[in-house]
Amino acid sequence: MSTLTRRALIAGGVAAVGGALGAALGAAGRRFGLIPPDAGGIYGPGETLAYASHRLFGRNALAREFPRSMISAKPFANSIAPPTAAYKQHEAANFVNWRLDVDGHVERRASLSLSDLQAMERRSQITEVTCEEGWSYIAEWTGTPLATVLSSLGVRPTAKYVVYYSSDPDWWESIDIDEALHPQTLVAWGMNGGPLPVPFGGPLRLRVPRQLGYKSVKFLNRITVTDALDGFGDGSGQSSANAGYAWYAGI
Ligand SMILES: Nc1nc2c(c(=O)[nH]1)N[C@H]1C(S)=C(S)[C@@H](COP(=O)(O)O)O[C@H]1N2
Ligand SMILES: [Mo]
Repeated sequence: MSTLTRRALIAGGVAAVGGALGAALGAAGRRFGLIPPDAGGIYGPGETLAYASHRLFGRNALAREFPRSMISAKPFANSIAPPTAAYKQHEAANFVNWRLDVDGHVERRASLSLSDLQAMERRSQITEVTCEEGWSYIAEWTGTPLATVLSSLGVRPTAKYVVYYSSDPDWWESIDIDEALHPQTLVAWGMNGGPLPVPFGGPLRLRVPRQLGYKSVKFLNRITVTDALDGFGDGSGQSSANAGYAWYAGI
C-alpha cells in the first residue's frame, strides 16, 4: 500500500470517527438540552459552544448586580411603544385591563393583572441592559420572579422552553426552562423605584439579565410553556424580527 493510500485511509477513518462522534454528541446534546434550537443557523458552532458550556458549568450563575450608586442617570430606551389601537387603549386606562396570559405545559392556565402579579413575591435587582449594538445602561428592576409565577401554576415535567410575547405582534422570544426558573429572571413591572415607563416596556417586561437586551421583551402579554419550539414560527425560537440574532445570547 502506498503512503498516499494509507494516509487517505487514515484520514477517511478519522473523518468517519469524527463524524460518528459528532453525531453521537449531537444526539446526547439534544437529549440533555445543550443544543440551541437555531444551531443550524449562522451562529451555529459558536452559539452551541457557549450554550452547552453555560448549561454544563454555569446553570446557576448570577448576572452581575450593581450598587445603587451605579444606576445610569440617563438610561437609553431603544424602542417605542407598539402604535396599535389596543395598546393605546390600555395606556389611556393606566393598564388596569392589561393581562399576562400564561398557558401551555402548566397545571392551571391563568390570566394575571398587574395587581395579581404585584400581590405575589417581589424582587428588585440592579442589573445592566446590554444591546448587541454596543451600548448599555444600569437600572433597578422590580418585579415578580418568573419562577414564582410559573410555580404558582404548577410547571409540568415536560416543560422545556418558555415562549413569551409582546403586544407588539412582530416581537416574541423564548428561553429554556433553566433561564425561566432562574431567580433573576423577572416579570418586571417597576423600574428605578416607580412603575415601568412605557419606553422601557411598560407595563410589563420580561427581564432576562443573563442574556443580551433583545431577550428582554417589552410590553409582555403572554407566556406559553412548551416541550419543543417546533411549531412556533420557523422553529428557531424567535420572531422573524429577531432572525438576525442568536437565540442564545448569554453574557
Ligand atoms: N417589544 C419589544 N421588546 C424589545 C425590543 C423591541 O423592539 N420591541 N427591542 C429589544 C432590544 S434589541 C433591546 S437591546 C432592548 C432595549 O432595551 P431598552 O429600550 O430598555 O434600552 O429591548 C429589547 N426588547
Ligand atoms: Mo438590542
